[in-house]
Amino acid sequence: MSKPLTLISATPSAYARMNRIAFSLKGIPFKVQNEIPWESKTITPQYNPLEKLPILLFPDNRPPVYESAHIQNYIVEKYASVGPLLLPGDLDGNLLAKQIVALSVGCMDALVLSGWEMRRKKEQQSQKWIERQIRKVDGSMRAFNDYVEAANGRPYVLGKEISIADIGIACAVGGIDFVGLRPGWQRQYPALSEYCGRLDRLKEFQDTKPIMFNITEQVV
Ligand SMILES: N[C@@H](CCC(=O)N[C@@H](CS)C(=O)NCC(=O)O)C(=O)O
Repeated sequence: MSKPLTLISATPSAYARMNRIAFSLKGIPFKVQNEIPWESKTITPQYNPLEKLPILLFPDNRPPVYESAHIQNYIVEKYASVGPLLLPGDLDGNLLAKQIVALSVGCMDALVLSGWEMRRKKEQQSQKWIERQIRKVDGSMRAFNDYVEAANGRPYVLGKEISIADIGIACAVGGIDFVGLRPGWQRQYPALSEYCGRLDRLKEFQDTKPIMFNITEQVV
């Protein structure tokens, strides 16, 4: 049997979670190598000049693939004939699915940036910067809820089958929930809450719930 792919991941990473769920739904075997990308001994910079994970490594030493949205594209295109499509299947539908992935990743970025700023000493923090990032998170949540409401009773935002759009939304909202940024969001967005709750009960989502790691080095 050929050696499996390796995904450099981190236990709390909403970005890597998207890729782990896509691989699992497609039934593609892969190994997870957990890293703490913020620590000096991480191998992450060896494979991505941006020093970020997730990163997909190949057993034959082909150049790695990085950036979570790009890895999602790699998975759906490379394994188009394996398991569920994870895309609507028509050009416009596919582009919309990728747009929703981009929105999900942007929401995760804003969440991470606000989180790091809040970790600084109070006197070093920029409240305006925090507010700016949180505004993006709130805007994304409103947009996610709009997509769910527009689905009008369909089980997934872009149709009857799960797609990378659903994976993106559930991972972004899961990340917000994980850090506790918006307690009570479920009451504000009941449609989004019901939808995420339903996705979170699927095995692939249960198996990848975020787990915090312990950063021992000073980051900012
Ligand atoms: N745009 C990137 C963002 C990934 C990202 O920020 N990953 C975090 C871990 S969850 C990371 O590796 N951060 C290290 C750093 O920013 O130096 C993606 O979508 O893959």
